[in-house]
Amino acid sequence: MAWLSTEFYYYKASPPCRAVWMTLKLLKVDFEEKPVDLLKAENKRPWFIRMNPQHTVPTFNDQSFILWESRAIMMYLMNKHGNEENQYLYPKEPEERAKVDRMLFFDMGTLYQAIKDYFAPKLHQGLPPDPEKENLLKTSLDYLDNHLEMGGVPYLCGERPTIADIAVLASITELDAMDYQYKCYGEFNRWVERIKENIKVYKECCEEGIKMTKDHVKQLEADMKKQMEKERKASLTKK
Ligand SMILES: N[C@@H](CCC(=O)N[C@@H](CS)C(=O)NCC(=O)O)C(=O)O
Repeated sequence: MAWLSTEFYYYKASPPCRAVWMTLKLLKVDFEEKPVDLLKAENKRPWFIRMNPQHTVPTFNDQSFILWESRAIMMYLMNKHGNEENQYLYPKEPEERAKVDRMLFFDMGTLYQAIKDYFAPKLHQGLPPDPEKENLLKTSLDYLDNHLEMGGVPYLCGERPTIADIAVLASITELDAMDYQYKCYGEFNRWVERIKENIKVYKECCEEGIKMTKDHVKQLEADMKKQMEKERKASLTKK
């Protein structure tokens, strides 16, 4: 019988990959790391597209069951590996679980989307973020700040962290990579400090990827500066 492995295809600089990676580590799943370099377009190679036609990371191959979409992978991991010790990360009781699901969908559809849209020019071209898109990001952070203040509990869905805290934390790591300040959102900022401190795998799964994005942006900004200088000189010689 063929030996079937459990493989995690990921790129360290990708926030959704960091969310799944932290979940895998917290659940102590045995898996093989399969780095995919997006800058070298490894995700566009035929073997990868055969596995995931959407060519996104994270992609998870659990003994030939292939799954992508970070939050779906996190839910699957909990459904498969949840036990008495870790079930608090994704409670089974319908109302408690619904609160976690709501926050996961908010993270994916609103918060992370706002982060991606605002920073797209910086991340892809080395240009300043799009000021017209900042409002949605501020609204999302404001909402989280109020949610935590009104809830009066240390984590997004209660007394203990859940996979929703992990997903939101992973999204927030992109703000760290972009040097975006969020200290003005007091409760939210305290939550970020608390979750980073209490999710022991945070450093291992996030810090290198944050640095990769910072370095990538620095390089793009330097290239953009050179390009603009070149264009400025060219326009002066034309006059
Ligand atoms: N909603 C997806 C987003 C995945 C995604 O867009 N990943 C990016 C890296 S952060 C990617 O793979 N981009 C390459 C591509 O789309 O070709 C998830 O949460 O897994």
